[in-house]
Amino acid sequence: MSDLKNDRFLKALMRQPVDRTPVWMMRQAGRYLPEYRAVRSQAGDFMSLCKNTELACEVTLQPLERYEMDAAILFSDILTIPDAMGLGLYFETGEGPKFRKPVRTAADIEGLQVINTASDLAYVTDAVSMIRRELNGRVPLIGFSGSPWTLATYMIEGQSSRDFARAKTMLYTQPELMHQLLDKLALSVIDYLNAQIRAGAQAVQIFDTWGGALSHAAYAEFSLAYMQKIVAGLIRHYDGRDVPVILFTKGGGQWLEAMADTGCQALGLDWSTDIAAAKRRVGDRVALQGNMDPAVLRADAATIEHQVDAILAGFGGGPGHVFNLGHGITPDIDPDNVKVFIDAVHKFSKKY
Ligand code: 1CP
Repeated sequence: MSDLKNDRFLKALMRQPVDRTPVWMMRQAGRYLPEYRAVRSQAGDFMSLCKNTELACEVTLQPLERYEMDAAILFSDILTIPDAMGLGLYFETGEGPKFRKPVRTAADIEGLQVINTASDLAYVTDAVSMIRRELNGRVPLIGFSGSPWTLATYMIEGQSSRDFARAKTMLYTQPELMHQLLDKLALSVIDYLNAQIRAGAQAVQIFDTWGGALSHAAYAEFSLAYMQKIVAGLIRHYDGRDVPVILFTKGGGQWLEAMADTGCQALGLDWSTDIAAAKRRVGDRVALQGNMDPAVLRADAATIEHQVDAILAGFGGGPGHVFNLGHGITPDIDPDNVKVFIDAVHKFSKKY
């Protein structure tokens, strides 16, 4: 078992007491950092960066060099799984992800193979092992995956979408076909996250970025059910420690009780949910992670500090809070404002 010098993050996820609230940021390694942009242009394009073990490790560590964060997150992407399934992922400059071969028909879905991480995605587990070595116990490493529903939206649409027209058409007109796709994705995610855990990931987060676009009933049937299946299939104890699972459904504020019922350890909250209300609803069962609006980082230092303090006060005393943004940091943010944010969490959280 490796010595962890800072285990505040893992303790808070397990709802154990800590000296101050741990903090990390979704998308903490990314385009707002000039040193990230430099390494990315060295790599050529985004997927080459993900597939280059040394460079992926380097950008994972970049935010930790600048800020006192309590966790690192693997630098990779959720779309590595559909890429490994043969859909041909590419990124056009200035645009989001695209697939050369989206899945649209029953034959497309029948032809998909559940991934085998060891043979198809070794570059991801290689990066996890190298990052763990380089971190040398400084902070824990988070592994991650997309939720089956979120991955399915990209695979069916072939790119980002506003309304998920094709994915929802399949969901309502060929629900059994959608279930077949989600089943293959859930099995793939289980294999992928367990491989990350064996390679050294000390906690895992499932990003259900588009679960909030579903109706109440469709969320339970087409997103939550598969995340529950994943939670049930994950390694929960490894290398002498519990491996906490964080579920993050963006726009999922109304489903917190059901999400907590999956057996995960923590729920990621976006900024539309009041963290005090969330704590009253589920705070004795799961830890809560979040939830400052990333847009606050465009404001002045006093405003950032005020917003941080309001969220800390909302959560109040007691264990089980990991500070984060309510979604990923955007590329336009001034890195100095991130320092104000991280320092404010440190400064104010001691009083709770
Ligand atoms: O350099 C670049 O231009 C690429 C931008 C970028 C980055 C920095 C992409 C493309 N992915 C990433 C890294 C990434 N993606 C991480 C790294 C770890 C971190 O520092 O947090 C993580 C966890 C992700 C996860 C991810 N990718 C999600 C889920 C999280 C979320 O933000 O909701 C999603 C939806 C994606 C797809 C994706 N990949 C990249 C982009 C721009 C997108 C979003 C496209 C869209 O908005 O539909």
